[in-house]
Amino acid sequence: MPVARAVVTGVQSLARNKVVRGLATTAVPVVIGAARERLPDAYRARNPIVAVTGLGGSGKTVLVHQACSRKRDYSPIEFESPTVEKQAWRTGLSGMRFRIVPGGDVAARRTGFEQLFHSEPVDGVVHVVADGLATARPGSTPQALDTSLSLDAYRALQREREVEDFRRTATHIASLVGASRKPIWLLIAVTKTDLLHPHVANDVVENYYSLTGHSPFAEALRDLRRQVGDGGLTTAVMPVYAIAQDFEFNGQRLATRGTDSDRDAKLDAFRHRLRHLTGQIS
Ligand SMILES: Nc1nc2c(ncn2[C@@H]2O[C@H](COP(=O)(O)OP(=O)(O)OP(=O)(O)O)[C@@H](O)[C@H]2O)c(=O)[nH]1
Ligand SMILES: [Mg+2]
Repeated sequence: MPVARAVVTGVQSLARNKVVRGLATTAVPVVIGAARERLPDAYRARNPIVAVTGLGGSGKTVLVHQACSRKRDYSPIEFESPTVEKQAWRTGLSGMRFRIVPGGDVAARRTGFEQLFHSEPVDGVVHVVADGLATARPGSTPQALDTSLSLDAYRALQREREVEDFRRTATHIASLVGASRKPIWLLIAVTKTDLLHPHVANDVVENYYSLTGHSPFAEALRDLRRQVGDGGLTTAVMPVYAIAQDFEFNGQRLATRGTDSDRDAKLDAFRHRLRHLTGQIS
């Protein structure tokens, strides 16, 4: 008890000391201010913001939904996304915050690019592609209404649209890299691979979508890398799928080869790759 009283008296006399009080009034706000400045940076590093881009119907909303909160019986909404959707996941102290830019001809697409790539730049980009298997949305793609089009012809058209879309997105990515003090990463997520034979899926990833591929898409990717320089942009490409579902176009059907367990493994690999790209794991 006497010891406790001595401590209290000591602290009281220190608090009455003019020099100590002066130091405290200047030092405490400085320390708090510095901590407050660093806090958002540390939080941001542990919870990066990721833009998700890609053609309408390519599978962005479903992929991010399943990566964040996997549901076996998930049935996707049939319509295009009208707004920039926000989704997140958390693992312990770290997480990932997604901002999905709608692919369709909606007002939020332009404002989404403006915000996420220019005024409030993101930390990385997931660009979603589907090897021509973007779902035709009523009213949004003219091909969706052409009942004479075969599935093969539809896929060829969608592959062309996909390259055009990537080239447009690449101009925004180039600005993002130019304005950023740290390297930006770009993950090309080749989704809906449940609809492809595994050999075909690997071939598409390696020879169509990768930097070393032989395709108009690979050309566009190389053009982007040339423009921004190797140091500013890390690129990666991987196969994934988010639901096992048949693809139908004008009465023609492509059967899914997907299973729940394989899909879960693919989604885990997707999450792992993202955590690696954002530096959460090494
Ligand atoms: N087989 C298969 N179908 C998928 C997969 N992911 C999405 N789909 C189908 O593709 C459709 C379109 O997916 P969305 O995620 O809504 O497409 P989106 O890219 O968000 O499109 P917008 O919102 O218009 O930009 C869905 O309604 C599903 O039917 C997948 O991994 N495999
Ligand atoms: Mg969507």
